[in-house]
Amino acid sequence: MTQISSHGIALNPVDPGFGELRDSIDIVDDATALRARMREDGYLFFRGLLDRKLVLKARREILLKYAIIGEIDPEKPLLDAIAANDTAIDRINLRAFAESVRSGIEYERIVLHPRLLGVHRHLLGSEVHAFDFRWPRFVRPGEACGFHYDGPYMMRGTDRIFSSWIPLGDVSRSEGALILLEGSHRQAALLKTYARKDADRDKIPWLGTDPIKLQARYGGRWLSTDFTAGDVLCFTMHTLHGALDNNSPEGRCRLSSDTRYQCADEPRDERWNGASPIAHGQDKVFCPGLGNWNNRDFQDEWKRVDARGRLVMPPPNDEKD
Ligand SMILES: O=C(O)CCC(=O)C(=O)O
Repeated sequence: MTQISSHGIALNPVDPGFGELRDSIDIVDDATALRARMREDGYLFFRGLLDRKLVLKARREILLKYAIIGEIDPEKPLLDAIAANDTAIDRINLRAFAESVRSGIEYERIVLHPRLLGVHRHLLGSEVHAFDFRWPRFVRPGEACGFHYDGPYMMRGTDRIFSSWIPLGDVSRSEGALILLEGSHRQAALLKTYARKDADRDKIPWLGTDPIKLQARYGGRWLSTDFTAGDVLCFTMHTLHGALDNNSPEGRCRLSSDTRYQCADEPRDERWNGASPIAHGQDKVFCPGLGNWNNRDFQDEWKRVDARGRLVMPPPNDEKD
């Protein structure tokens, strides 16, 4: 069986410290039940909320772009997204590339899908604004994402926001699925301190990269599943989450998306909204992976580019928490 791990720390999904996400597709049309469950669990997982074929169209649209820059093995089927060794990512206009991935029409159909907006309308009880910025993620074998709350990165406008993590293809646990810590949205120690930070002003790194240490400190089981195209996982700004390592034995890259939704008439975080969101600074481009810096200066996910939009790689650093 393929190893399941996060940041190199082996995890055993049949251990009592791990569990399966609860499926809420049976209550998807019941606003009261959805709100109650979100309050209780800190997340809502929907198996098959979206049409698989539509999700695969978005997958194809994005993978074609990664194939153009040499990230995907041209001798294997495109949709398998097998990593290649001859990437040109350091020789392209990364700013333009990232913008082209983010703004594809098939991807937009997923981010603004009526069923997804409907869930958020139920949760928020009002018309919904999808953040203008979007986070499509291409995760190479060996890569993962550190553990964090989304709040410090998203809440300059309002705290009534939900994130949706959407696998753009099948993403098993061993291929880098998202995991979240049960009950972490009620964790007083985190709510009093970490939850109140602003990631840019306070310059915070990941809360941690060791799932075992975090679990020992905060309790709760780590929850995940083997995701399939069409599934959606929504969670609060205060649900501790991160990713499993992509240990694909075939070298498959993981493709997924994260997007945020809030009430249409509430103030918006200027980092991610408006015609040109300020993000984490105009000299940085969303480009996850390529190394581990414990997300200091957002480097695990955001890369500096020069005036031509070319990648300026930060010096290597395997710093962990
Ligand atoms: O997909 C990942 O690896 C991380 C996603 C994430 O942090 C999020 O959806 O907020």
